[in-house]
Amino acid sequence: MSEIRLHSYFRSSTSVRVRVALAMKGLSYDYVAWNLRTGGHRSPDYLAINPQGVVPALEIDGLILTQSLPIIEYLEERFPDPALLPSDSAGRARVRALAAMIACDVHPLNNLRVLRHLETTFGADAEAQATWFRHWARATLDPMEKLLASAPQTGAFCHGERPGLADLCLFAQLLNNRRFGLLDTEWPTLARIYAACMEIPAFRAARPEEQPDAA
Ligand SMILES: N[C@@H](CCC(=O)N[C@@H](CS)C(=O)NCC(=O)O)C(=O)O
Repeated sequence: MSEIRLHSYFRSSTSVRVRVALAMKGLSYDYVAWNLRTGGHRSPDYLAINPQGVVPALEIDGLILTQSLPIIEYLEERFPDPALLPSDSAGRARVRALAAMIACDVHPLNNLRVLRHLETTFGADAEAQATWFRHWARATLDPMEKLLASAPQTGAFCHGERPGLADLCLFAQLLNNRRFGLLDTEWPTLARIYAACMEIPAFRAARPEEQPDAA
């Protein structure tokens, strides 16, 4: 039995991704909360775990892993059942591309440190920040909707009939979007996949409001 500790913040969508993966794979873990609003992730204690000062970080059997997607890939390799990636190369490339659309092209733009920089350097208030983020979210989620709606590989989930890496990222991002006034109804296929994820206990349990540090 592995000893696992997840460094997390209830509202962090990158932590949501890892929480879903851990739950799907039936792995139990200790939850260590770092409050991003009060700068807990910039404390010397946390920087000693992850010098980048972002969550999540995963400690497993003495190893410290950072970056949500590599953490999930590590879990996938060590605990392959149930699989979060397809068995064929083309399928894996498609799922990783969908995950990257969220993880590389959407999520970084709603990150706390990015929004704070907009405020302190350019004087953007909360509404200006939200308008800015909505623009960039749509720039990726609009084509993602088209891509998913038209591809034969799309099923109940992003790829086929079982949830995987792309669904973890999409689910977490749609949760985040609400804080910026973006409604899932803009993207019917994404909304349908989100609803399918919500049927699964591992996804529901990973939501911010279910975490011990939920405020
Ligand atoms: N690419 C990283 C991003 C990690 C990240 O930026 N996490 C956010 C929370 S979702 C964070 O810690 N933000 C702190 C800050 O912006 O100051 C990953 O996927 O793990």
